[in-house]
Amino acid sequence: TETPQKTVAPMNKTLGPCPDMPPKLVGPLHVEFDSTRTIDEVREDLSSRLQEGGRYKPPDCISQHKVAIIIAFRNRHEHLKHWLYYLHPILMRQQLDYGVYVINQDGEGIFNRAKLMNAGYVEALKQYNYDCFVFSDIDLVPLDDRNLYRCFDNPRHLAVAMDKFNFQLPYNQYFGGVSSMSKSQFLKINGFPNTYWGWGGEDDDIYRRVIFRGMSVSRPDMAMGKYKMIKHVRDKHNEPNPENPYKLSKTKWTMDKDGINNLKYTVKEIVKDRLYTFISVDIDAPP
Ligand code: BGN
Repeated sequence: TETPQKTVAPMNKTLGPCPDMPPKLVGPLHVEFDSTRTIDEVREDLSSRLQEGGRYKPPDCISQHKVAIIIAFRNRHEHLKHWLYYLHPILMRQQLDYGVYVINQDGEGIFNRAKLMNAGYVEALKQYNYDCFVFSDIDLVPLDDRNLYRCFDNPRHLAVAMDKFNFQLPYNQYFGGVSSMSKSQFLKINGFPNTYWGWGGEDDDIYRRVIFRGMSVSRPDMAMGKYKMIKHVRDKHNEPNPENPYKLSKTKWTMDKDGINNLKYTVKEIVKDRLYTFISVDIDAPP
């Protein structure tokens, strides 16, 4: 008689959920922007772990966080390279099911960060069923990977201790730099304002929307919330706009008609790089 063959356990066993606390975080990070690294080297390093369009899922567990990272962008490829080099490994260690969306403002009109973020929200949802959105400036890199790029019970302000503000909040209501919101939190405030052209105030408007809708702001502690900003000269076509402070005084009355519910833009191009999805949008900017 033959000895019965041992049955081999199937290798495609179903994955369990990732733990709430990612086990491989390292804490404080060394970050510098002087390196001569090139985007091709960054791509070479990371591409085996990424899917086209800057998409990632943990290989060993099912992530509990489907996060779209939205970056408002124009003419900052030098910064993008550093951002990708540092952020991808951090987001991977955080075990997120994430994608990176670089929302490029087409043309030379006045820049509008918040409207670009709104367009990024809509475009990311066309790609995947994200439940959480992190809105980031291109020039901010966290100095601690325990600062989680996920969503919380309230809208989250992540960039609480930037080097340029001496590792403090510039003021208590500050909501700039990097923030996160779940889909339902974002819809509750009607998204971001579309009407803040040029520099300043749009982040304060978003803060007010959050408060006016009865939510509070969640934040990491100051040690985990440190950021390094890539130094740069002021952008062209993004001057401080003297109309913005007045706008800010009207948020309570304008927020229901200025936001995701009246957003209009045109997609000019979508390019999927291995490191990110690049979406150029015409947002009808004034010259
Ligand atoms: C504030 C800006 C913010 C900016 C911070 C930090 C305004 C509105 C004026 C009432 N707010 O002054 O947008 O993030 O500085 O630089 O300009």
